[in-house]
Amino acid sequence: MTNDHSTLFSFGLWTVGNPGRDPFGHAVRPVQDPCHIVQKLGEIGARGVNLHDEDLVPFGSSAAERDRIVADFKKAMADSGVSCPMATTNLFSQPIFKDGAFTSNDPRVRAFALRKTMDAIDLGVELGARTYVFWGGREGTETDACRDGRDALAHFREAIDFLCGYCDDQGYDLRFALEAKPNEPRGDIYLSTTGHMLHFISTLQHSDRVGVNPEVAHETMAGLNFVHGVAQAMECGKLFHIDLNAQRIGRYDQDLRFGSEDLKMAFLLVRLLEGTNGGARYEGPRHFDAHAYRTEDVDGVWEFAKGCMRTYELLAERARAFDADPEVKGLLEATKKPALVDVSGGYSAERAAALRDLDIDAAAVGAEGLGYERLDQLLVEHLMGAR
Ligand code: DIG
Ligand code: MN
Ligand code: MN
Repeated sequence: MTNDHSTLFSFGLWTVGNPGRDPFGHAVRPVQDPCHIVQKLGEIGARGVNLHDEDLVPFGSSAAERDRIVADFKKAMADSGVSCPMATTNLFSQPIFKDGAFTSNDPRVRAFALRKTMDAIDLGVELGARTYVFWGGREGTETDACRDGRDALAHFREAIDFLCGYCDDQGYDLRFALEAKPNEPRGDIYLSTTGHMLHFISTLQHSDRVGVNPEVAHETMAGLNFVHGVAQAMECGKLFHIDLNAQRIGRYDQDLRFGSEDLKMAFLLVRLLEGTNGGARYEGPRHFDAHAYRTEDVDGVWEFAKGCMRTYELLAERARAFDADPEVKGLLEATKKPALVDVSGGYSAERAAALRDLDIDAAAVGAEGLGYERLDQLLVEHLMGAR
């Protein structure tokens, strides 16, 4: 790998450890031991491993079993130079969560979910996680006759506020990242896009400690421009984590190898994250929430993982070349003209008068060509290695 180690690539245990089970077929690969996964990640140049509680500690384990498992895993991390940047809770597999966890109508389920999450936060912090993700996989409905969406949001809010309070009480330096998805496994999932999450965060008690974890596949499933959503999260300082993969629109959540589908979107995303166009660089982990094709054996899984990282690095090289290209710079110069009247400081009567005094020939402006065809062709040529 050519990773210069300023970029931290991470994978979830559930990604490279995915045995290939799907709704229509049994597992096709053996279940890999978490400690072995960590060792392999270190070997291929990934410096981060993420996990749900149950990816490491089986549901129902005793405290002694839990401590033994965690001690072995921490040793494997130390031996391999692999950290744990992010942790999360599995609030979607156990039958108790079949109608949601935090948003369930049943107070027993909501209490059980809070308790499970406190324990999983303890585990994540013990492993060194600084970001805690909440993906509400079961927080949704098939029939909306079952609850008022306002009650669901209120219950989700009280859970996040309570858990932020738990972290304060424990002295944990942990930021929360909320991950949106429009549907699957529920017919519809609440807070279905990153945009919904960004508003929801503004309603929380500890909104300063809560950001988003956008996923390529999830926003694409909703038919949205993923790069726009990430730019909005970055612009308001809420891109706390990111789930990279690939997805074809109009399909179930495919979680494909990064860059293996919409390569132009992937290029523009890497350009944004790396800041090659002059904007602030995203400094968090590059997490691949993806898994290998079901056709693959375990060797194929590790080719998949190397492919995710290699494609990211190649796209970063292409983005640097694109934004260093004199012709590209020239075409983009025209897009950076200063405001005729600076209204960034808000309204004033003087600014209103100055706007009214401007002489703007609307017809002439409307007739000007913007050069975007040439600009996009240059993008394509850089992407194809032709420049
Ligand atoms: C699915 O996209 C979700 C779960 O895999 C996990 O909870 C989260 C962490 O990235 N992504
Ligand atoms: Mn997904
Ligand atoms: Mn994800």
